[in-house]
Amino acid sequence: MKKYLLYILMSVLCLGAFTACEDDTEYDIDWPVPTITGVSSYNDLLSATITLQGNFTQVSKVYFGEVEGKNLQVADDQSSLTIEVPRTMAVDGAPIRVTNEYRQSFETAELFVPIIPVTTVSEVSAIQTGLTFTINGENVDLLTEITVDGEPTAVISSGINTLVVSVAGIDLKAGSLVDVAFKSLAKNEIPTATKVNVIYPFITYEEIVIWGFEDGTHIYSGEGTATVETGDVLGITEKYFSLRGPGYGWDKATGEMIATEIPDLSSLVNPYLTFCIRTPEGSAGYFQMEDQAGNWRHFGYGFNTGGEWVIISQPLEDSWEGGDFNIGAFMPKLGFKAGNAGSSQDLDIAYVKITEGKYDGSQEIGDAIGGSTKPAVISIMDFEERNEWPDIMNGDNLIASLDFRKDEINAFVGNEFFTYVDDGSQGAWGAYWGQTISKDVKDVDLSAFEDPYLSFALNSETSQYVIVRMYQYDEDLVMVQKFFPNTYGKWATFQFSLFNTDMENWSDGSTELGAHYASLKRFNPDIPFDRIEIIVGKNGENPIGVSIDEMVITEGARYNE
Ligand SMILES: [Ca+2]
Ligand SMILES: [Ca+2]
Repeated sequence: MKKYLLYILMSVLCLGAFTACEDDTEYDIDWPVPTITGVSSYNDLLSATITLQGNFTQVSKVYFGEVEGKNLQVADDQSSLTIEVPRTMAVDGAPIRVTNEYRQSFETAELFVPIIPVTTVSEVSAIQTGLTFTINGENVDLLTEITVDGEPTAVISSGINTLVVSVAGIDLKAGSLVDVAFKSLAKNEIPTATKVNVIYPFITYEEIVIWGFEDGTHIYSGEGTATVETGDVLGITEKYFSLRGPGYGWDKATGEMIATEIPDLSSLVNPYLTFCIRTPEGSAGYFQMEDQAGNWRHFGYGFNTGGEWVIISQPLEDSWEGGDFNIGAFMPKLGFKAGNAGSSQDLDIAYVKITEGKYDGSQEIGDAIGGSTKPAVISIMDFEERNEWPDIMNGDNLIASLDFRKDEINAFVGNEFFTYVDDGSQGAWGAYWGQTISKDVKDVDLSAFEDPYLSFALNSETSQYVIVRMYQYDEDLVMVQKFFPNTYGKWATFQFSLFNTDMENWSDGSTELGAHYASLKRFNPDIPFDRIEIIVGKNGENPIGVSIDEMVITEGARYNE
């Protein structure tokens, strides 16, 4: 028989009839002690369900070392149980310990050594600068290291099939391409995700309603008549809190509305305190916003909206008085002050909420907002839509296609790229003038860009001659950039500033207007391009053979020079 100290029982007894209980007296009592007599396996996968045999009377927890197992099921006769191996247990193994409600436990001498499943990554989302990206796959929660161009990242939320990863603090440029590399607990090889797009942050509109009154109730207490009414609020029929109370000629608190829990604002990037109020024509009202921690902020000396609904939306963290404001502990309260309101305290409040950014009444939950309105990348030719890029013939000869070199090289980005080959028709420095590829870009708005760059990737075995021809002013202004690549069978990138690069002018100068255009060296940044075209020719006597992919426009250079 074992002896057990009875601290809990002692303290209970001390509250009752016993007065002399200073001693840690030892009592002989038979507490039920669990035992483990069998384990279905000491070596199984994380998340596997294993079965234990033994005495599991009142057993409430099963641990693998220090980590609790999941989904404990004890059989009715309490002689067996099933338990799921926790995914965060020590990889080197740990004893299995069962614990009952009497705090008695039994531990195996043998260690349970988990089998670590391999991790696979099936998808890496575009990366929002300063924010996050998502990794999908199998056992991605067992990734031990995720780097973006070599920089370590932090996991924000973790599931077996999905991880959300933060890139806060990593200097990334929207429009660029980065590599995401992985290490896993199973130490299995995971291919690096290459050329992942970096995009501008994409924030969706969200709001956390503190008081909306839509259930027809309010928690105001204080002077005056308080009701919830239904009516038109800035074009939407909704419920609103309505207070009609007496005013006082001095700073008197007459009522309050007190929240009972801290709203979870963690999902908001840029929280704004937003409310919609109305005071009746010829009347006024007032409240101040308070944090029950002791801070307050006020809004002038009383509201007087002349009978109109007004939205007030201000950064949540600004303008607090009474000490430092802690957004994580913000417990809202409205303090109604009839003194500031003058001779009446008449207020209608449609809602008080915390919004993602400044709210103007038009945003709806899920709307894309914030970040930047300009795209990270404008695709000109990525060749992914096969029907957009038919084969090109020169007479009877097939000279350009999405299907050439497919066995030889992979696309630079995506699955598709376009290749020109030689049909022997061209002499030295000849070109396929009638077999160009081009994209109408009249609808591409570059006004948001400060210095847009055009970039593309080429892949050739020998020296080539590639011309990018661009048009403005209904194709009267024609200028080109020439390239003479030899990329030795690898993809290489090329880029130039569309507006800050001197061009070779190919305009037709035979008319007066044409002659004017023919004198220009730069494109006009204030008007759209008509078209961007690629012409492939022979570099001297070298045979034509060049693949093209991923012609895009980005803010600034896409690739490090
Ligand atoms: Ca409302
Ligand atoms: Ca492509």
